[in-house]
Amino acid sequence: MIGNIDNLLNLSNDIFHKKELKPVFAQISCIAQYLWDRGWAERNAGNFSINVTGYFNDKELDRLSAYPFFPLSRTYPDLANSLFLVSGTGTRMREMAKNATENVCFIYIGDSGSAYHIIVENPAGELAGPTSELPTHLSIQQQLLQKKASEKVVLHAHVTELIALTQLMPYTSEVAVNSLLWGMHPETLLFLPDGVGFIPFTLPGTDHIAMATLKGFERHKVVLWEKHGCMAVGNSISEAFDNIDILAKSAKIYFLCKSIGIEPEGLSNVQLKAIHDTLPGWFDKFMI
Ligand code: 2HA
Ligand code: ZN
Repeated sequence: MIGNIDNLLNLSNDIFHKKELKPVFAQISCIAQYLWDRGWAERNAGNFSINVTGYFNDKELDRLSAYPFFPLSRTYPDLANSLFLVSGTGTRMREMAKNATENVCFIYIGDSGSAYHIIVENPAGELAGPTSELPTHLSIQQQLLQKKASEKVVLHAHVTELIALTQLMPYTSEVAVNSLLWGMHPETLLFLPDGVGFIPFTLPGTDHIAMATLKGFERHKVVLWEKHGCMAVGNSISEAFDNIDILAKSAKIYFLCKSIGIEPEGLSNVQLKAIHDTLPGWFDKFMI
């Protein structure tokens, strides 16, 4: 019955310990550890959302409206009746690595798409809410659904090398930053042929940054947030991490060359074209 704490406890248990979600939780822990080890998740930095609606049937989802609900600052009509596994507000990736279930919550978006129910592992305890970047996560998740994209995961991290790059004026544009990142390593172009989006500094946690980021994701799988970090999408949290890792590698090569006093040459346009000959239209669109 709605509101009965025993029922809520049983329901939480069913959700959090669903057999099919075990590998998802295992991968969250693994990636959280990588983020911490790389220094991309200081304090409570970084967050993620995973659309897990497909793991549950309608009857199971219906029961989730028994949980307390909270209004959203915007309406997400396409997310109505969807379930997301999201990092908890204020949680540490280093703790996530040790125990993911205690550092996440599920949020179930109600019928109207304008409110969400929070499902925590222990409904009798503290009600830990979702990440402060929820507006951006939900906006991107809705865009992925609208585009019928296969990606289900959105990951945010404070990737030191990429943040450093956005501190350099010459690279604070989409064209310039992509040209640099592609030039540092052939696989950057191979795996991210659409490059990255670039969002000038905007206050985190707001609808404003969500809207700006959404524009970036129209064409890209990763969007840089100037002087803050990046957002990436992937079919799994591991793939979202890979998309970030590839870019960080390129940025690292750039800074390594600079640190010994040389300006890296970068792959030439001819070399880039040879790598990317299979994707017509790309070269004219992006090269400067
Ligand atoms: O999760 O990284 O941008 C904390 C943040 C906010
Ligand atoms: Zn952040």
